[in-house]
Amino acid sequence: MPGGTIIKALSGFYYVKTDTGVVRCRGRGVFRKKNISPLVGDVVKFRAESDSEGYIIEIESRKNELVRPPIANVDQGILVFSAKNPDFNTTLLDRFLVVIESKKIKPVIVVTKIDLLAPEERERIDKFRSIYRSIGYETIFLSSKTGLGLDEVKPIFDGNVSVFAGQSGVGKSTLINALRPDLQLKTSSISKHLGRGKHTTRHVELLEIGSGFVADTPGFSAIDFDGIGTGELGMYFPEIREKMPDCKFRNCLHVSEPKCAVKEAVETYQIQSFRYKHYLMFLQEIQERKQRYEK
Ligand SMILES: Nc1nc2c(ncn2[C@@H]2O[C@H](COP(=O)(O)OP(=O)(O)OP(=O)(O)O)[C@@H](O)[C@H]2O)c(=O)[nH]1
Ligand SMILES: [Mg+2]
Ligand SMILES: [Zn+2]
Repeated sequence: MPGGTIIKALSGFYYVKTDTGVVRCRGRGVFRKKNISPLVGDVVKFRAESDSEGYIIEIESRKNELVRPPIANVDQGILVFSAKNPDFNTTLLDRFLVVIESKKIKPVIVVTKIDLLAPEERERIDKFRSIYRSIGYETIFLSSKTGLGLDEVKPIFDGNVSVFAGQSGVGKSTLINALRPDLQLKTSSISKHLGRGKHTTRHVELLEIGSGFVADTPGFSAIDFDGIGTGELGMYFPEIREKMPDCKFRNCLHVSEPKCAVKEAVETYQIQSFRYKHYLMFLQEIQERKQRYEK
């Protein structure tokens, strides 16, 4: 039976990418009865009705499943931030990193619009690159305008299903256009973005880049820590995770407990104070949320 990956869902049809092309399929009633509906990213088998049409017969079990955006089998989250316009924001970056780590998806950090930086601004951004790299995150600088970094970013798509996450206007669609000029995705100038505060890109579709797929969705735009407990937050900061086993108390939250290895690492500059500050900020947010629910 032929098979492939669903790359688009639209008006009741699923577009399945096979080795030879794209087949427009219907889902079968049987899925609706079982309460499963095919998702973009699903690997499926279908019965061909013609060269271009078919019926989905089987959905392979999913490795994972995101709700916003609705995509199955995501390997990688590409966190897109602009160096400027909008300004590089480590609080938001750390939020994305925590959420994506908690979903066991591999994060990659991409910083766009490097061409807009004056030399002294560049220095500050370079510092962040070495910090995030030292934590263990792959971090790529690029400019879709000048082409800087495009050769470096291209291979990260190969063999993976990636999802973009990032604020409106950081240049996600522009980056895909730079890698696949034939797609001509719609982009908007930043002033329009700020005015509307909405994403230009809306529907979910997997686009081929090299031997991989990427979903150009606003994705993860509503970032909260649903389902993350206070005790596990530290696990989603790799450099905190590394120190946690050395804390005196097993249930240490690294706030004001004695003999806390995490706080010691902050004091000796092994952990960046801004990262620790964000940890405390997120911890408080989770604690406040918990209280709200328990009332
Ligand atoms: N100077 C410069 N401008 C860029 C770069 N990348 C994108 N832009 C500009 O930034 C603006 C926003 O780009 P988009 O690609 O529409 O942003 P987006 O992330 O897809 O936004 P949404 O679809 O709303 O989520 C456009 O005016 C682009 O021309 C870059 O590397 N350098
Ligand atoms: Mg876009
Ligand atoms: Zn501790």
